[in-house]
Amino acid sequence: MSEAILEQITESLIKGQAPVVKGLVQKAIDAGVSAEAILNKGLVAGMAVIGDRFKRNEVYIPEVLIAARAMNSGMELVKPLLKQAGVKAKGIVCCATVKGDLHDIGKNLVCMMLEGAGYEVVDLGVNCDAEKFIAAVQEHNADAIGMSALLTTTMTNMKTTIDAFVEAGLRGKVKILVGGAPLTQNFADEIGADGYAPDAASAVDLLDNLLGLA
Ligand code: B1M
Repeated sequence: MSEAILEQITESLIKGQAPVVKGLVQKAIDAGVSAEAILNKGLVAGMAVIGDRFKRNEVYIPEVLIAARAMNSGMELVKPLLKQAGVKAKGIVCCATVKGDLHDIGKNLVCMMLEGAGYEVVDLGVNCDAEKFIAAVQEHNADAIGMSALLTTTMTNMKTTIDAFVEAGLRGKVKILVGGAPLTQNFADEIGADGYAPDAASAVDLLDNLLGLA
């Protein structure tokens, strides 16, 4: 019975049917299925399928956004139960677009994918300077930061942020992920990031790897 509901949640999420997902999640809760199972075997399983299809160019940004909306509709019901049950996220990651940069569509996708994969995401928005990243990492005891940049003029601010983490003695505490259209793996290596992801779904694989969860 519970396996069937969880499968239906996964399928409906893949189709982006937010109201259906919400109804099914409520039905699963009422049937006594654990919040952790609903999250991992229902919602996260669906987002993983969308992430894989996105990586293979079988679905595009609109489908990802619609699936993420369906995910969020289920998460609204599950989140308080996870808290009550003391279920821990896979890790905590602070994400933002770097200082001087206002592009947030890619960063938002990365946040959704990470959340969909079971991470707690602290979204620091756009135009985020090194001090704000550092304060957020300290406040939330984060395991990682994710920086996005879309401008050749702002991607250099990623290095400024990494240098600030080194100076603050916090570089060893956090994994640093970078991404955005003008970036390359070479650039990530040059600035001393831990990893570069070309798209939002790969950001999940990368973080899983960096945190030893893959
Ligand atoms: Co701007 N813009 N823009 N823009 N804009 C670009 C980036 C540009 C390439 C357009 C062009 O000239 N052809 C160009 C940059 C040129 C350059 O630097 N080489 C440009 C420019 C110049 C500017 C302004 C300077 C224009 C002006 O005012 N003169 C200005 C800058 C403002 C600022 O930031 N300070 C500006 C403004 C804007 C808008 C506000 C109008 C708007 C942004 C709206 C918003 O984001 N809320 C905008 C847009 C929409 C674009 C384009 C059209 C689309 C960007 C986008 O959202 N792509 C863009 C041209 C283009 O790409 N065709 C352009 C979709 C998004 C999903 O992709 O963000 O790459 P992307 O994310 C991908 C991956 O890169 C990766 O995952 C995502 C997909 O899975 N990824 C990560 C991203 N972050 C990641 C982080 C990770 C891992 C993966 O780990 C943490």
